[in-house]
Amino acid sequence: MAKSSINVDNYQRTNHDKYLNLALNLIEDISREKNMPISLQKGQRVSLEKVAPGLEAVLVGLGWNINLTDSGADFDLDASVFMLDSNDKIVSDKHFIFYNNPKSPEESASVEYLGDNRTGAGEGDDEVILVNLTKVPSDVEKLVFTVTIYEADQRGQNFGQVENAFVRLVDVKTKEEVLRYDLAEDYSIETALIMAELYRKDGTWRMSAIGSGYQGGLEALLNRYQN
Ligand SMILES: [Ca+2]
Ligand SMILES: [Ca+2]
Repeated sequence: MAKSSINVDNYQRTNHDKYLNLALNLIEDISREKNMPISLQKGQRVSLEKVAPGLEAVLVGLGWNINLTDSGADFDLDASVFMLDSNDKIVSDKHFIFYNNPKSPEESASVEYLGDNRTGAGEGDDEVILVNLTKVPSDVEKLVFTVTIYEADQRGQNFGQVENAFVRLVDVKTKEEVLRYDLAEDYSIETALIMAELYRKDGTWRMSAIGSGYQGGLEALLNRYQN
């Protein structure tokens, strides 16, 4: 598969911002009726069936804050999802969900990136991905949720300037936050983070808190997961 087939350089900002705002409003409502979510530690794995039986659609909210000390340069973090087969490779280029390919290719998309936040300002989710677990094609074994810094090298940016990163799962039906992972580690030179994975085991979905940082930004992750 030619690596050039996925265009990450040309930032064709899709106009999904209105959906993102809808999702953020929904999540704001959800936060007000807070339940007691389960917090994961790095490396921890949990069965979704155990914490939220019958879970179907989830909003995967990812958040971060930028700790800018100088320069007025834009600092733009982007969430992405890699839909992997049993060999830990993306099923096809269309199974890499990001700002230039916001929906997975099935007729009713099982994974959808709801919009690009460009500042990370404020508390709560900065970017949100909608996942319908019941519609994920059977050849997809794992969903990898990542956050990368757009044009990190050109702008001299890294995760040392990012704080309070988290990923959480919200049940669309009950509006309850079911799982949450607050990254506790201090990153420094990394420009890509694997936040969490949802994966199949014994016919059910599990979540794993990863929290691993990499250099090389989105390209490095693509090289890792592309065939
Ligand atoms: Ca962004
Ligand atoms: Ca934020």
